[in-house]
Amino acid sequence: MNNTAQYDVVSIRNDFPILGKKIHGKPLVYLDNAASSQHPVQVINAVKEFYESGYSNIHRGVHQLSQDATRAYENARASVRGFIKADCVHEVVFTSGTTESINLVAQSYARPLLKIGDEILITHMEHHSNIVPWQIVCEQTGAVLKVVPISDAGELEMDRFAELMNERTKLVSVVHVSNALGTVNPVKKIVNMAHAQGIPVLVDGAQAIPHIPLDVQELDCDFYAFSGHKIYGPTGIGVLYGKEKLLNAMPPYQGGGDMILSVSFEGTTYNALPYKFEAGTPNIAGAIGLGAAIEYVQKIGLGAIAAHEHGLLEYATSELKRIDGLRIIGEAEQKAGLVSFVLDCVHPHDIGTMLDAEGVAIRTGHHCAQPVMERFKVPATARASFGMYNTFGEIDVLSEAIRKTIGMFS
Ligand code: 7TS
Repeated sequence: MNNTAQYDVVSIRNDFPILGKKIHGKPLVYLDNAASSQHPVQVINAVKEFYESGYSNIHRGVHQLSQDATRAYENARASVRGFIKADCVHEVVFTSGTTESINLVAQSYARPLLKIGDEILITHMEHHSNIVPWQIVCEQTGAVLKVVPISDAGELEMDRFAELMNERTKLVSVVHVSNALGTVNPVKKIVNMAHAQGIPVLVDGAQAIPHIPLDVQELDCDFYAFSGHKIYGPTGIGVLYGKEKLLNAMPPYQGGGDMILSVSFEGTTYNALPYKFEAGTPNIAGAIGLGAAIEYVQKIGLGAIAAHEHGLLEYATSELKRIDGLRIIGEAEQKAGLVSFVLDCVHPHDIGTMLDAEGVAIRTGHHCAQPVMERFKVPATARASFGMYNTFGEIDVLSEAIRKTIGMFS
């Protein structure tokens, strides 16, 4: 057993009501944070209070409730700005999540620019959300999708990355932390390499946002995408950060209310940033919940959370490696809070079912990263992913449940 000094995991756990739940009569051990994390009362209450006493549509009514709701929504945007250290609030576009953020860039930034033979550069460890939008835009434009390979350890082959960037490359889109391997990619280095050739970079931060302190200005990425539900916030809300200059030059992604200044049949003028990209009534409660989640994370401190999770990762890695017949998929030097593994004698789905019977929630499958499965020649993996509230004791429960599973199947 190990412990991170001065990190009060017990009091953090007390803020998350669901962690007191029993599953099949056993205490819930929630290790599926990479799919979606749980919510502290601070987030639940912020959403509840909004619906109970502050609810209205935004940006339109002169009445008090509408003005209050607008203020709360815009305060959430300001919280996001501070959290990711964007230069200004209008560089923070609310979307429904990482997936929509990437599709927005594919359709609004890349599509008008791409010509036959141009290239989009991604990597072999992307989530399907950072593959398929590029395949679609390549089909629409005649551009070509290029893929940076990964090593057996699950790291990007950086020499190949450099070789694959050329004058045809119009955008690099790369995951910050792999959801299937846990690899933390050297995104700063990638941004520098790409910018040296004048190529903009989108970073898929879905898995990085709850684990790694972010400064988009320091990173100098052109776009950064993430989802609220992976950082203790609600589903259906996410963020696209974009540099003002790029966002300003992009056409709207969708048309509708709120994204216009005036509409007539002769022509329509679009609204300023970020509203140009927020057509229709947005997920107001979701944004407010995300704002509360960010405040909560900031109160604990992302640095402290990262250190705690790193301790969990190291402990889990060493404990799981002691289990005969268990193979970890993804052994990069730089990893963030998750372990993907396979067992010699048990299919990942059976591992998931057996662990569930012990109250342990993990994800099994291809994790929407089928090219990663194909690269490592496995049909699927079992994945334990950690959040700020997980404990070293829970890793012991996980290890014990895996041993029991092996015992049943052998
Ligand atoms: N990119 C990465 C790296 C992800 O891990 C995910 C979701 C997404 C994009 C898409 O995020 P969404 O919020 O728009 O759906 N990853 C996972 C996962 O690993 N298990 O369930 C969802």
